[in-house]
Amino acid sequence: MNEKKTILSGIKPSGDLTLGSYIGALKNWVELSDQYDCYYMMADMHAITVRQNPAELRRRTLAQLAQYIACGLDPQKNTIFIQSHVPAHAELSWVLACYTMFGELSRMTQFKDKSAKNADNINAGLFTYPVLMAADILIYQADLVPVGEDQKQHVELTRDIAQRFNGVYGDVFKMPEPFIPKTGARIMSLQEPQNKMSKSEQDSGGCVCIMDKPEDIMRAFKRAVTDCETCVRFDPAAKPGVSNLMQIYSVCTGRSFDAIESEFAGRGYGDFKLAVGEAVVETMRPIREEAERLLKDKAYLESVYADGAKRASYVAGRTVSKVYKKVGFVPKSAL
Ligand code: ATP
Ligand code: LTN
Repeated sequence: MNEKKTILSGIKPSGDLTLGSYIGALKNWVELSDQYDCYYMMADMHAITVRQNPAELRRRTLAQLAQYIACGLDPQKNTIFIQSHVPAHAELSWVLACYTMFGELSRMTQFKDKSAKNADNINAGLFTYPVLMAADILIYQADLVPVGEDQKQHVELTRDIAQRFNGVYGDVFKMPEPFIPKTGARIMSLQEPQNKMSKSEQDSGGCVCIMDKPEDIMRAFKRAVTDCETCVRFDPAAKPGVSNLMQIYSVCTGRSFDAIESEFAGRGYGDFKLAVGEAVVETMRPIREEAERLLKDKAYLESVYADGAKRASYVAGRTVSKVYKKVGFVPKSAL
């Protein structure tokens, strides 16, 4: 009997992974992977809610897998897979869509943001995106879902859907909880610190990627927007740029905000930005080097995602069978 609690999370390969994905998601995934039974996926089905170039999507999905492993996720201990390799997600998603209200989906802030940004392609997948996410989570009976702050609303909707379904059919789904890191739940753009650092908006200069070269990372930090004071102090409302840099520095060095304020007391922003850039370069360096090495070993990556899909499909298939039975579908013939 497996005593460990279950975790599921995913990132969509809609752009190269950023410092935001690392701090808001990957770093926590690694910390949780010893104590929990973890399922981590590349959410390629979610990625196509926004138009993708097929060759790029393929490249980024594999690159993302290499970066998961390079960040410290051990494929022996964690089930790492590609979402589209486990068709049960799409099957459960359809059933759950019939237990999700139009009004609920209309209130999702990510849907509102993405439809404003992609006004020429407000497709039904963008609207039902949270239902597929609910299926991702509920299909593994996950207890915990580690995500950044921006995804909390989707996990809450997942709970509402599960509760509604359980209310009709009995205890089919476990109630998942969001797990949001205390520091770095929302890393902001270096250029527009009022907006989230987002991997699908990489041209603005506000974004740093895990695979970026050290000189590019340093350039991005030297140009980071601050404010017209010269005081390193944590105050996200009045000083969003500086506070964001402090969060990043704190995660990369393990120092508290108080320690950072004393370290830079009486020194200018120039020094501070250099120090943050260097801390990020040193944190990313081993990850980038290991990911580059893994990307040359296509056979190994293939063996990881093949094994992951097999393990994930087994668990996912059991939940779908149970759900199909509950809603009244005729069981498949064994003939
Ligand atoms: P896109 O720009 O395509 O919407 P994204 O950069 O927002 O993508 P996701 O795939 O949506 O990235 O997010 C992957 C995980 O990383 C999620 O758990 C999300 O909450 C977290 N995350 C992404 N960006 C940040 C950020 N800037 N700060 C903290 N966490 C983040
Ligand atoms: N929607 C998430 C990515 C995602 C996810 C999931 C996260 C897809 N399925 C299941 C946690 C659990 C995002 O946009 N970051």
